[in-house]
Amino acid sequence: MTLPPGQHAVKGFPRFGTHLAKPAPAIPRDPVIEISGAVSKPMTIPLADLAKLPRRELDADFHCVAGWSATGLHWEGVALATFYREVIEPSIPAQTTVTHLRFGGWDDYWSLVTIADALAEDVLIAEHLDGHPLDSDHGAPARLVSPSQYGYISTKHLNRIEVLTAEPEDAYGSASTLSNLGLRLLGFNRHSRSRVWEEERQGALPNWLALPIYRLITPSIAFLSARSDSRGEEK
Ligand SMILES: Nc1nc2c(c(=O)[nH]1)N[C@H]1C(S)=C(S)[C@@H](COP(=O)(O)O)O[C@H]1N2
Ligand SMILES: [Mo]
Repeated sequence: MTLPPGQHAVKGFPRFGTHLAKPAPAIPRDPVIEISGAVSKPMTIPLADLAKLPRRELDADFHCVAGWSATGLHWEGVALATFYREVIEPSIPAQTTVTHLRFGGWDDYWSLVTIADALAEDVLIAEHLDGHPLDSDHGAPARLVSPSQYGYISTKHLNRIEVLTAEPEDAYGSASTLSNLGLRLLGFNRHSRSRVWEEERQGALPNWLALPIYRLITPSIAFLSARSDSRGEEK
């Protein structure tokens, strides 16, 4: 098994993130994905509509920028490129050049992705992991999964996609600083592509400096993020 440079395999699949000890966000009974930005008008797409699109399955490892990798995960959902072409693109006015998509979660987490990376063949809106509906640890009811990029791109509890025509100055848009200090700390000096095989961990910090810092803080993040209902140990 080959892992990207600087990564080590862990057992299972830990719950991890800037949410730290916060419980998973409450999800409405009929969840939706809001589409906004450079579309002719904002749209509210019931998550249930995903069932109308072709299913996509994907076997992939999952790499956190802090250095751990969960291996051999099996995802199922809809290819983001399919969702984009079928649902979003028809509402984008002609002459509009989309440069980025921004993915928001019910917990007000955000990730920013170039349009080329977002439409890559291995990017999914996933609803199932290893044959089960996503649990709250791993992003219920649906999450982005972009296995070729560091894990922080893969927004859990997905509820918003913003269509952007320029790289925004603030990658985290409407996320309030207070509720999302962790996100801002993590994203400080973020890399604009975050590709794992190129080891694009940080915008300016070199990896030899970034990795030891991540190693130092990872155990506390993992401890705080761990939840009693985690499926991590079952695998
Ligand atoms: N909504 C939301 N998505 C998120 C996060 C988060 O805190 N909230 N953390 C990110 C980070 S840093 C990682 S490594 C992965 C972890 O996914 P997991 O908890 O399923 O292992 O989710 C990413 N997506
Ligand atoms: Mo991460």
